[in-house]
Amino acid sequence: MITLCGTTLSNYYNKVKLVLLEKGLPFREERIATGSTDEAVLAASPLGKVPFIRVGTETLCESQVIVDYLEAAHPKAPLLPADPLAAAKVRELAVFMELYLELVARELYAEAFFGGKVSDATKARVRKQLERNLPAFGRLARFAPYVAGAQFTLADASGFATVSVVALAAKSVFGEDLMAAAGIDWKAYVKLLGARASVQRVNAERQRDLDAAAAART
Ligand SMILES: N[C@@H](CCC(=O)N[C@@H](CS)C(=O)NCC(=O)O)C(=O)O
Repeated sequence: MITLCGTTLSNYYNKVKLVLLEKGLPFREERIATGSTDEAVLAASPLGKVPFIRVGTETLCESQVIVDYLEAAHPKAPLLPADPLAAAKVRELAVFMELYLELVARELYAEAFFGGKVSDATKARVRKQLERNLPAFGRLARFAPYVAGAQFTLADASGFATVSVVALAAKSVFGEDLMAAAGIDWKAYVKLLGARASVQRVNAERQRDLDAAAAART
């Protein structure tokens, strides 16, 4: 049995959870907060980042590595095309979204979602990068209707973890929908993903934990 470790408040955790659900793999969840200094957590994820998984006596961190492992170890209900080049095109999109959208926009999250403040210099730098990277993503993505083409793939697990959070962070901080301005109909894509039972479950369990965290604060 696979154990998924982390928190439903993490978009990377939810990316892996979505893949587990889409592939119909049995798993359990172990709640681990970010920034843990627990030796057992650091042994599995040396920066204390989530998610990581436990498989037997082994552990794996980094969401893309985890979903690639799941795909290789459990080829049923495939989320990558059989053709190696087509599979690499799917992974190209996943890597692109993480490096050039999520990691860039992440610098805005403190202000966009957590009531913090981001410096004007950071905002200007992030905006410049997003104004370059979003149209580039628009060139690479297919949205036909899934991000890599006609089938739901691993790239959509990355899309689920990336597209709305990046669009909403930019909108919140800059007051403009930079993703739509780059010609990406991200709301239609999010709606398409939202029709899937797997996505509905991931979102519902995230909301459940958000509500519990809010209740605990009052
Ligand atoms: N590249 C990592 C990113 C994971 C990541 O940044 N997770 C966040 C939560 S969404 C985290 O653990 N942040 C705490 C930290 O960076 O110390 C992956 O794909 O798993």
